[in-house]
Amino acid sequence: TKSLKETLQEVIPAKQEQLKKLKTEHGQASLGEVTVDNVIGGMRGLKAMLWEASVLDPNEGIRFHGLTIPDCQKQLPAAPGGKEMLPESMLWLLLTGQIPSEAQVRQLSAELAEKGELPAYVEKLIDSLPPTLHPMTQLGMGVAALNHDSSFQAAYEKGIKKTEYWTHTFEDCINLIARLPALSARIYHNIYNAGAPLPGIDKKLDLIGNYANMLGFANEDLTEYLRLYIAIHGDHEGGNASAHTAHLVGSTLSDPYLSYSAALYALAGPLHGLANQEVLRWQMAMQKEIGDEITHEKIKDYLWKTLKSGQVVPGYGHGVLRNPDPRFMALQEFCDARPDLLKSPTIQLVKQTYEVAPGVLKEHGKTKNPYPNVDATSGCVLYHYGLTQFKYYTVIFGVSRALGCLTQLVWARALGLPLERPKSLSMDAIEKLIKA
Ligand code: FCX
Repeated sequence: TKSLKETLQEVIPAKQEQLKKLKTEHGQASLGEVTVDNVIGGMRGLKAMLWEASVLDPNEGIRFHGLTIPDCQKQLPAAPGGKEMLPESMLWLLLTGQIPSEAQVRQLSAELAEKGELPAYVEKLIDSLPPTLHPMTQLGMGVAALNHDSSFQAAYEKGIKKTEYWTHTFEDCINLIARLPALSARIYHNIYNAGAPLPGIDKKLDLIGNYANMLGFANEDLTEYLRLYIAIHGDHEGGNASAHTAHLVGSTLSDPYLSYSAALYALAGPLHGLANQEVLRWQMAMQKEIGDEITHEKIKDYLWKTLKSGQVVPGYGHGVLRNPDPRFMALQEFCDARPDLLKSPTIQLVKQTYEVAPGVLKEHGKTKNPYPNVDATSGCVLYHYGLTQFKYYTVIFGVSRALGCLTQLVWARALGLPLERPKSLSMDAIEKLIKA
């Protein structure tokens, strides 16, 4: 069986050729104009970034190398005895554009487990942090500190050829992905479970089997949910704040650890990854206010109360999507297949909110997308399975988003992409340009 690195090595030349051709034959072709709205409106819709692994269609949602989430669910290998695609399988697809065989995925799981232990100084660093420090702050610190052993940084200092950049970047990316479960589980343990035993890496388990184990959850359903969650959150094209941050920082040839640490702090914002924490907080407040007898009318009133107080409805709306998020739909299907989840009041409330919220948001008339994004349900399922500390939820998103961000860092180095440096303008400069 060919390894991930060998497979990647094989696909790189064709991509390099494709880029060269695009540059020489179509370098001056226009992909659209830049409007003043683009410049002052957070660059929404501006086609200005190269990102290989996935493309987001406003109506269909995400496709990974052309495959939809249901395609991936059918084709990507699961764990032994499991049904949900493994994040290792998704990583393989993102990096190579190919579907791995089961044997290749097992080999990758074993490699990740082999590399999964944290260095002692990182354990010491995390253990020294106050449990009151937000878990995302801790995660970003741990990831940044792992750059002590960066292969890219060491090789760059020695002086390597540009064509060798990607192999060192790849090595760092695999090491980082391997270590994220132990790092993230340690943060959970220190904050919420101090005193309980913290298991080490089990070499026989897959990446998320180990993560669930180290978090202290032996529940196979939760492990399967985490595999699905982490696989489908892996990449969402390049313009979202975390992915864009990793790409921008990586473009300075900062190593993958520093690049991804920066990305995590973008993910930690409430308009981005923190939304899954916010959804649960908001849902619990709604549940408390409307009591056990949930009706559409009561949910509607609560939605209006949220909107009239000037807040956003968390878990609804999106910068690009204009339909219900297929990631939301995949997680809902996971719930629909499990009677215990369907009986959960939290999951029921998610379902009923979905029946009412789009209508209310349309009537409110502000958001361009009145439909749920993935955050509308993701945390509620974790809550049901006993992972109730919602301040921690964005960390799980952070374990996942590494797949896409780090894939792109490997591709950026393999394709020799340059330092990112867009042009900014002052309002006076914009006015001058309009008059000219
Ligand atoms: N509830 C109420 N108002 C909303 C709204 C919502 N869920 N979503 C958007 N709006 C408002 C915006 O606040 C904006 O108001 P303004 O004109 O007064 O500033 C207006 O509608 C137009 O916004 P729109 O263009 O539709 O959306 P943006 O691209 O600006 O923002 C996000 C997209 C996701 C930030 C926005 O919809 C939002 O705040 N949603 C709630 C938080 C959330 O769920 N975030 C997770 C997103 C995602 F899945 C992720 O990154 O993880």
